[in-house]
Formats: sequence, C-alpha cells, structure tokens
Amino acid sequence: MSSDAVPPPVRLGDYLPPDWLVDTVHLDVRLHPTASRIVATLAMRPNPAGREGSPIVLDGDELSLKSLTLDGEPLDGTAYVVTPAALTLLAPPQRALTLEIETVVDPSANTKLMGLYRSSSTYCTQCEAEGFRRITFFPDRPDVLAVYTTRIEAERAEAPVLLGNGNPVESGAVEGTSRHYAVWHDPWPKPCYLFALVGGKLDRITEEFVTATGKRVELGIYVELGKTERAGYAMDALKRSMRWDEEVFGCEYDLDVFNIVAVADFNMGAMENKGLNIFNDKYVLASPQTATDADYANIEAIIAHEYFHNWTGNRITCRDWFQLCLKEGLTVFRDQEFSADARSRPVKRISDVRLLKGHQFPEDAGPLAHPVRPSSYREINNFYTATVYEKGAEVVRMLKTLLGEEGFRAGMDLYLDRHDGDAATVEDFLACFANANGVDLAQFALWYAQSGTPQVTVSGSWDEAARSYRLDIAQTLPPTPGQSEKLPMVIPLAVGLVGPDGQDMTLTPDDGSNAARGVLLITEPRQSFVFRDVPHRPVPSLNRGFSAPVKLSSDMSTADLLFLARHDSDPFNRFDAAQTIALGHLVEATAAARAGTAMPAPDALVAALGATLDDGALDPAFVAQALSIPSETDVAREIGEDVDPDAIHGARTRLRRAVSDALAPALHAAYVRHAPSGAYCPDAASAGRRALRNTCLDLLAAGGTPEGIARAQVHFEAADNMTDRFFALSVLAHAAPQAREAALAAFHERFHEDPLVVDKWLALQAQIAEPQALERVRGLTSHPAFAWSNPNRVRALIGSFAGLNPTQFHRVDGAGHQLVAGAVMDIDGRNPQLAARLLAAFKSWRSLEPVRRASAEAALRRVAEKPDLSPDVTDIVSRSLG
Ligand code: 0A1
Ligand code: ZN
Repeated sequence: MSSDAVPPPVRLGDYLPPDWLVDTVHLDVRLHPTASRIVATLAMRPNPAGREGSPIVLDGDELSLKSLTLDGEPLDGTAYVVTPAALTLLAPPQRALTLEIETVVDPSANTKLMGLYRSSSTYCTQCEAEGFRRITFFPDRPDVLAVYTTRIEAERAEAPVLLGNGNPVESGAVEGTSRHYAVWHDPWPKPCYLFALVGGKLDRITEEFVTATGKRVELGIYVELGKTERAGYAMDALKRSMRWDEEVFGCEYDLDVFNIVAVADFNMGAMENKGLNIFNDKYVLASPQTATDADYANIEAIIAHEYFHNWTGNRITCRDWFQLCLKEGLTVFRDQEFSADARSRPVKRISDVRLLKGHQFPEDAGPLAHPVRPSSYREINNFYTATVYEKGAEVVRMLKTLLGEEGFRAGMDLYLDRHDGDAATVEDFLACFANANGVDLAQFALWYAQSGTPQVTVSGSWDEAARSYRLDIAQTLPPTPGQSEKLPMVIPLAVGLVGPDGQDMTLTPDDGSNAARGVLLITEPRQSFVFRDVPHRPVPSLNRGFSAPVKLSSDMSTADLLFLARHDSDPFNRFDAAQTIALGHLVEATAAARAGTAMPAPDALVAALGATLDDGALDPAFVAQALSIPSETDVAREIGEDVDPDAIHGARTRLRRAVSDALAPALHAAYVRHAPSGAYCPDAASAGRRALRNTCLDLLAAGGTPEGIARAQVHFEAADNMTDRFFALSVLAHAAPQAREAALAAFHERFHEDPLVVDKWLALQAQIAEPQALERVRGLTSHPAFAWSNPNRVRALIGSFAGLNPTQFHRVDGAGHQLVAGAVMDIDGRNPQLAARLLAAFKSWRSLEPVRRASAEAALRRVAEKPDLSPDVTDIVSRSLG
C-alpha cells in the first residue's frame, strides 16, 4: 500500500453524534447462494444533535446497488453518489423520510466471514464490528439504534430453518413456489452490529426457561444435522447463566425466545446478536468422547459471556468503538464471576490470571500495547484484544475491590437503570459508581487511558523494638507506544501479614486507614504504610487474589516465599509464591544454560511442590495448578530482553526432570489416589481430580524413564474420555518420540471424521519442540483434514505453532518466522481478520536475542512489502515495526 493511500486513523477526540437517525428498519432478505437480494426500508430523520443540513452518508462495502427510492420515488442519478465505501444522498430533504435500498450480495464468495456468508451450506451473518455495511447501505456505527423487522425468504429444501433477531411473528410458504419465509421482529432498539439472521438445514434442541417474574422463554440451540446430542451441556450452561444473572445482577431476559446457532466457520468465539447468538461450534458442541474438561469450561464461560451481553452490550451498548471495553471488559468480568460461582473461585482466579499474564502482559509490553480504551485506531477489528477484554475485566474487578461488594452492586444497579437503551461511554459507566458511592474516580479512570503494566516495588521492614511493620511501596508505569510520560495510577493492593504460626495477623494501620480491610490504596509514586502491634516478624502476602494487574517485585527471600507457598490463607498467593520460586529458578537456569555454567539445584521449588502435593486438605484442581511449572512464554516474559527460547526450553526441561526425579513417589501416589471412580462427568470436582492425575502423569513422564512413558501409554489406551486420552497423547507426543507416531496415528484413525477433534491433533503436532516440527506443520497444510478457509483449522495448526512453540517459531535460522509470515500473506487476500490475528503472534519480537530479532524483523518487513495488503494486516505490521 503506498503511503498516500493510507486513510487517517479514527480518533476518539473527533467523535460527533450522527447527523441522521434511523428509527425503524425493515429488511426483506431473499437468500440465494450467489445472489442474495436485500431490500432495506429505513425510516430516517435528521438528528437534532447533529449538523444541520447534512447529507445522508450510508456505509457500504462490496455491495451491488440495484435500486434506491426516497419516500417511494426513484432517485435521480445526480441526487446521490456511490463509492466503494459509501452511498451519499447529497441534498436530502431535512425532515423525516423513508429510503428503500435494494442491494445484492454473494454469500458464497464471502470468504471474509463478515456480513452475509455461508458456513458449510448454512447462511449466517456476522456484523460486529462493521459487517452490516456488507449487507445493506447503513449508518454502520453503534450509536444509531433502530427497531428491526426482518423477513427472510429461502428455498425450503435448502434452508428449512429461518431465524432472526427478536420474536417470531409469522412464517409460511411463498405461494406457487418451493420457497418459504419467516418474519422476525425485535422490539428493542439496537445498533446494526447486533443484527443477525440464519438460514439452513439445522437440528435443534429446545427447553423452556421461566424468568424471575414468571415470563416463559423458549430456548433453542441449533446445530448441524445429527449433532444435537452434543448441545446438551451448552443448554445447561445457558439456563444456569440466565438464573445467575437474575440473582447476582437483577438482569432478566426480555424476549419470548433465545436462540443459539453453532456454525463451523467463524472468525471469533461467538457473537451476542440480540436474541440470536451465533457461535463458533467449538464453543457449543461437547461430548465426553470429543471434548476435554477445558472445552467444557470454555463452553460454559462463552455461553454465559454472550448471554450476559444481553444487558451489558445490547440493552446498554457503546457510543463508539473506542468504548468497546465498556461491554467487553464488564462482560468478561461477569462471566468470570459466573464461572467462579459455578466452579472453584480460587482455581478460576488462578486460571484467569495465568491467561492475563500469558496474553495481556506481553501485549502491554510490546509494540501493540494500547490502552483499555484506545484513543485512535486504523482497524477496529484489531482491537478485540486481551487488553480490551482481560485487562478491561481486571479494571472492573478493581472497582469492586475499591468500593466493596455493596458499593459495586449499587454502581451496577445505577448503570443498568440510568443507561438502559443508551449507547454509553466509559465516563457514563464510571459516573454511576462515583455517584452511587460518593467517590471521585478521576484518577482511577487512568486505567482506561494509560497503557502498559504498572511495576510495583515493595520492601518490608519489621521494627522489633516498636513492634511495627512498614511497607515501602513504589509504582512506575513504563513508556508505551504514543505514551512516553505517565501519571501514577490508583492501585488497590490487597495484603496480609502472615505470622510465624502461618496465621494472618490482625492489621492495625498506623493512620486508621482502610488498610485494616486488607487493601492498601496506592495513589502516589511512593508511599509507606505502617502497621502497629506486630509482635513477630511477619511475612507479607502482597497483591492477594491478584487484586491489581501489576508486575510486583519485592525483596522477599526464597525462604519467605516457601513459607507463603505452605501457609498463605490466600490461595492465589499460595499458588503464586511457588510460581515465583519456579520463575526465579528458571531465569537463573536459563542464564546458566547460555553461559555454559552449572544449573542451580531447584531445592526450594521441590520443597514447595512436595508440600502442596502432600497437603490432603487442598482441592485437587488447585494442586494441579500449583504443580504446573511456568511456561516457556512465562519465563521469556520474566527475562524481558535478549530472550533465547532454546536456552529457556533447555532449562525448563531440566527443571521438570529434576522435579520428576525428586517427587516421583509422591507423584505416583497422587496419580493412583485420583484414579477415576465411575463414568465421566464434566463437573468441576471430577475435572479437578482428572487435572491433578494428568499433571502427575505428565511430570512422571518428564523424567524420561521407561515406566513414565509406559504409564502414559496405558493411560492413553485405557482412557474413556477425551480429557484423559488427549492429555496422554500430548505427554507421548512431547516426551516419547518413539511412541509418538503410533499414538498420533491411532488418535487420527479414531477421530478423523470429527473436525473439532482433528483440530486438537493438528494443534498438538504444531507444538512439538523439535526442529522437525516445521516440516511437519508444512506437511499438515496439505493434509485432507486441513483447510485454509476454515479459521479453526488455521488457528489450530498455524496459530498453535506461532503461539505455543517458541523454540520452533523463533528458530535461529528464521524458517519459523518465514512460515508464519508466508501463511499470513496467503490468508490475507481471503480473510484479513484471521491473517491479522496470526501476525500478532510477533508481538514480542523485540525482546528476542539479536539473531532471532533480526529474523523476525525480516519476516515482518517481507509482509509489509507485499502489495495489496489488507488494512487489517497493514495496521498490525506497521505498529509491530513502528
Ligand atoms: N462481541 C463478541 C466478539 C466478536 C467480535 C467480532 C466478531 O467478528 C468476527 C465476532 C465476535 C464477543 O465478545 O463475544
Ligand atoms: Zn463479548
């Protein structure tokens, strides 16, 4: 793309209200595989808050305009202009008017999977963020809210099921033809990104839900023919979500029906279209034979997430796309809380924080860093990020920590009441919490505006004579792209002081502040807190429950960490103390590997893990988390610069072997103790037992002994569910090259007809940390099971290679970087969103050691130089190199 063709970025500060409003939309959609015809009737009027005398500018993308009338009269060709991006009525009458626009689109040729497309033979739509403009000309912005009525017509044989937003109104045959139609009406005004329709040959399961006030709702989950048996768990999760939202947030469902449709080709996880959620089938379909415990947990969380959007996203939507976190951060927070209530709260918190550190921290530390609410963008599709979603959820969680349970609920109640029906902003949201609690949140709002992960340094000192304990705390926020100077943040740091008996001491803050609640309020670059009546030297437990998304460093000794790993009453910090010991060891061991010096002995870690394994009072799911050795990406992040993935891999492999050797009897005992009793059940308690047993299996095999491998082989063959079978397969694939091929072949033979299981098989092979992985991945791209057109297949193979195989993606010869860059360039012409997401795997390239850094840069430059790059990939590549 030549530089003068690059459009200017969209800026938050340039926001203007729409000049024209749309009150109602009637869509008449005649589905056809290559020429679907859409007649849109828009009742429009000038916006009193807009610019007077404005033209009507309607967005459009790859549309063929067939006819256009204003109040029933065809428009003269001089009255409007059509460009590739818009239809403009130059001098419309400045009064309420009706436009009728007829367009034709080709769903079969729509490989971008935005707008109206076909997944297998099903017609479906995806409109967030800017896909509605690929269906008809429209003011495609979230602050234009209209009431929609949709008539869908299709060949009955091709699409017996016809679904739209809202409630069904009527349906029937189109007389004298083989076609039929259905009319849907959605009474709730909505932005066009929430529009959806589906037409296809689908099977359905259905149940009824009675809301808190006694309204009956018909629930439907639609899947490809023959797959209804796999939709039961999603239905169960949906009903539980609906009840939970009533009980915890007072949010009741507001239509007569709620439908979910699972499709095989989808760019993201799922979409919250009003009353008609459309899902990537990976997040709906599950059976014990085909889905792992992690799949079940994801389904539960994503079903809940999309359902919760009905209030946080749909009833209250976003004024503009800069406010994306308003719906996403809040809704992720809500789904996290739902899962925490449904499962184990500590274990859920640990896995959420692992996700945050694994994905969002690297984003915040690299060239793609952006605030939770960005202030400008070139391509909004590239802002569906871990920062907007996961850090956005952490910010909401901090609000709750600061305001307490009741204060938070009061703020939420006010928000849901005050802004129902609005397209709102982050300021509106914060004002509700400030008003409901009588507090000033101006400094807190910096969490939305400043990017980067705050670094918090803590040092503690005990004054024996004064029987007091003092914490000196400093915060800094590193510079990030476009933000060189930062202001201090509000950091709610939950702390405890653990006495020599392992019990929490009573906190008596010197200044009578709310530190007694166990939350230190940090607002300055440097602050000190003194606690009185501390008769013994305590061990401080800092950032309990990961109360703030910060990088914490302290002068804590290994002995103190070990003490916390054994005694902390806060389960998150108990987990985190062992992780900190492991990370410290791995950083040292990596340096030793590079210097060719002796590895340090991992005695402290072995002691911590051994104690956890022996503590029969702990939840097995927690023990499984606590036993997991930090990933290679975790270590790379901790090292931060001049990263050598091979050295990290070597250090981690040795550490796992040492832990295996040292703890073999205890691991074996736990493996035996957690043998399954009875048939597979996906509930959290059984999943926790499997997680612990499988973690033991993995660590035992990491020792490389024949018994360890043989045990994995037996486990693989004896498994009666996908969790155990796939876990054993991955142990064999990573630890037992001699057994790998046979196991992979057996697995493929058994499941080759199931694309979602084949994805697991592809992803696993892409992660093998051996030089042959590159050839294997290349070879698999020609496997009949692989398809460049399906995002799940591409993410499974190429995405796993780039994201989960650091030694091979960052091969010193550059071949891994070139493979991914090549795939990005190939995919870009067909599906730019998918290509851009894959390219974001380069986000930490600057932290690599010089040779690999040069190779990553060369691959990025190769992409940048390709002609006709999409705006999506252009945006990622230029920010990555910038
Ligand atoms: N709002 C959805 C995410 C989503 C965004 C864009 C999409 O376009 C392909 C699809 C889904 C959510 O948060 O679940
Ligand atoms: Zn969402």
